[in-house]
Amino acid sequence: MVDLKALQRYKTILKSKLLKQNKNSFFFFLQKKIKAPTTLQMSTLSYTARAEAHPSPVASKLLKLMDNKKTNLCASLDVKTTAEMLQLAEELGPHICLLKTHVDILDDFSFEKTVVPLKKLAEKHQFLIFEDRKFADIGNTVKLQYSSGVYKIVQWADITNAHGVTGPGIVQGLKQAAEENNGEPRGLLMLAELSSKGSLAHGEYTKGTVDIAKTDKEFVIGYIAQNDMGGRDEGFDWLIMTPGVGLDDKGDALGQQYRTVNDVFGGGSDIIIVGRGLFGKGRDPKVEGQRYRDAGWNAYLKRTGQL
Ligand code: S5P
Repeated sequence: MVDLKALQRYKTILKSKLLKQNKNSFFFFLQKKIKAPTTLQMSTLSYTARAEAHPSPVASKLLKLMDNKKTNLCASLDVKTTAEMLQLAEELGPHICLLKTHVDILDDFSFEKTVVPLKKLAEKHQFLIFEDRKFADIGNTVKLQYSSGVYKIVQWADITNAHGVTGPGIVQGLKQAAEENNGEPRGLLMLAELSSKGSLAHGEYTKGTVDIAKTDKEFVIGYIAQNDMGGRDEGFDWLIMTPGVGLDDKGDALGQQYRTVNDVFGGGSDIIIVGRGLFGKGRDPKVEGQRYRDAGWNAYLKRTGQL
């Protein structure tokens, strides 16, 4: 006669022993590692490989020129005059893949004297232009803000960005303006996380912004963020652009917080956005341009196993 109760007891003991063994096994450890940290999800492909497969013509163009020029540096030029901006663009041009503007800071903006020469420099040095407009209104309003007014951003900026606070209509509104522009392709970055102290863009807000980004695979090319935003398992290859990068300072008196280049690349950044680190406090933009470019490129090479 078989003692069924004893058999059941034996089965339970065996199961728990196997589970324990499994938990200590290398396989179990690896399984946990693969599921948990985002660091294992971030892209380890070369920029060229990503360019070839990317659904967005703007992202593809940017990724290609990054590998050609060997730079992932975006210069952020918060200056008050067109002359200063153009001078910095000329000096930093050879080192950058992207130039970020805030044209509403300029005292003397004009299409002819600001945009036209900036576009010429972009052609000469092969970089794209990103107007950091941070749109944050309903679809119909942002559509008008993007295409009209003094700046007519859609006519000249390859890339712009938007907050997710108003919902997915913001993507649709901006996309319509881009399509109606009939010009070169345009790309949008969603602001998923911010570098400033006390920012509210984290947790559920960030997740909600990622959901909004998912509504358009071609127009939304990535994020302003401090970390990788995943999405690769769903077929997205978002570009992560990270501001708040500084090799010498920890922050400023108004809440800005700086992380090092290696830190942000370790978190999944693809492009570093650097402003005052390049030209503030009497720094030489040519020297600092080369320095940040080298730091960013080495971090990329390491992550992609090319170093
Ligand atoms: O989270 C952010 C997002 C942006 S776009 N933190 C930022 O600092 N920025 C922008 O990056 C900011 O508007 C500024 O133009 C630039 C950082 O400049 P820096 O001089 O502090 O490097």
